[in-house]
Amino acid sequence: MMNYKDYLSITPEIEDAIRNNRPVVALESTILSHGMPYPENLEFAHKVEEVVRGQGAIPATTAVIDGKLKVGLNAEELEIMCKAENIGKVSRRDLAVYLATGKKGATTVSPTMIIAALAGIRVFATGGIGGVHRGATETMDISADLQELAKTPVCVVGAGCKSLLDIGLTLEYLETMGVPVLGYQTDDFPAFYCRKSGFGVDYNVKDANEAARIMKAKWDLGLEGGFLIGNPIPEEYALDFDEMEKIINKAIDMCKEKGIRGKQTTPFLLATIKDLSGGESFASNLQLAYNNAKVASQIAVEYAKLVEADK
Ligand code: PSU
Ligand code: MN
Repeated sequence: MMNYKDYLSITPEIEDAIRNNRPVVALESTILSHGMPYPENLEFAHKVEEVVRGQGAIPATTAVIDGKLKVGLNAEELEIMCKAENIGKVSRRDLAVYLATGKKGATTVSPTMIIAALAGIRVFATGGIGGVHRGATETMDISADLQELAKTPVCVVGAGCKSLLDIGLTLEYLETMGVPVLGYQTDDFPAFYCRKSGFGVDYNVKDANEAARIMKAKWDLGLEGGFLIGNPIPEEYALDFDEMEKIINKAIDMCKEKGIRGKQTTPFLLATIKDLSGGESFASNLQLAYNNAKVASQIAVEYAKLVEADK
């Protein structure tokens, strides 16, 4: 009888690491296929994996290819995801369709969490998460990422979320769903390009070891769901909040004018913000993602130590 393991395709290196409780960090592929242009995304895809290795962890980029949940992509598969020809954007609801039909898909935050949890990976680095869109009281556009954080036991390290979302409502939603929102060495929930959003976090985590201890306590209790760790962009790459706000407002207006809805909304907004803000925001985007990979790796290293000591 088939079970979930028959759908997983894990590289031998990652499989060995998971079996021996060595630190592994999951990475998503939507940021590659639908978040960055080619070939800059390919350089990023390799470099972010190097950042993880530099901290003593093993990178596991995920995707859905040929009916398999891929955990770890080889150079050829990374190239396919980055060229993004006929690559869908996969959310939780799309997973089964893609698996059964063999369609190729890039994983957003929700399926990356699902795949990580199935494989036994507890830490995941991304850029920023999806959330409650502005105007959601009318559109009901709320990313599946938020429900996933409530259900699936993975710690997601991201630079908060872009203010194209309603950050206040996003945090309210996470509170209702019981998702701990931690700041990494900050009291402020970050707004992607900016270190502060005007909203606070539940708790300011002082280092990777403390984050790992908090994770272990939650999962020792058997509480379902994960964590969101807001890791602010390094100071030198942070952009001006008001400047970004103007660009984001313009992108939202364009989205409305064009009548774009559903799963196209976020990719459209991301691409438009990038076009309107030029190269500067892209450089910041790369740097915050590297920084998230670094912190996620440090947390994965500490978490593996705690689990080892508890054996
Ligand atoms: N926000 C970003 N960059 C991204 C995404 C969100 O700043 O790349 C991607 C992530 O993969 C996230 C997804 O999981 O968009 C959310 O899409 P939606 O809003 O359609 O749920
Ligand atoms: Mn949506």
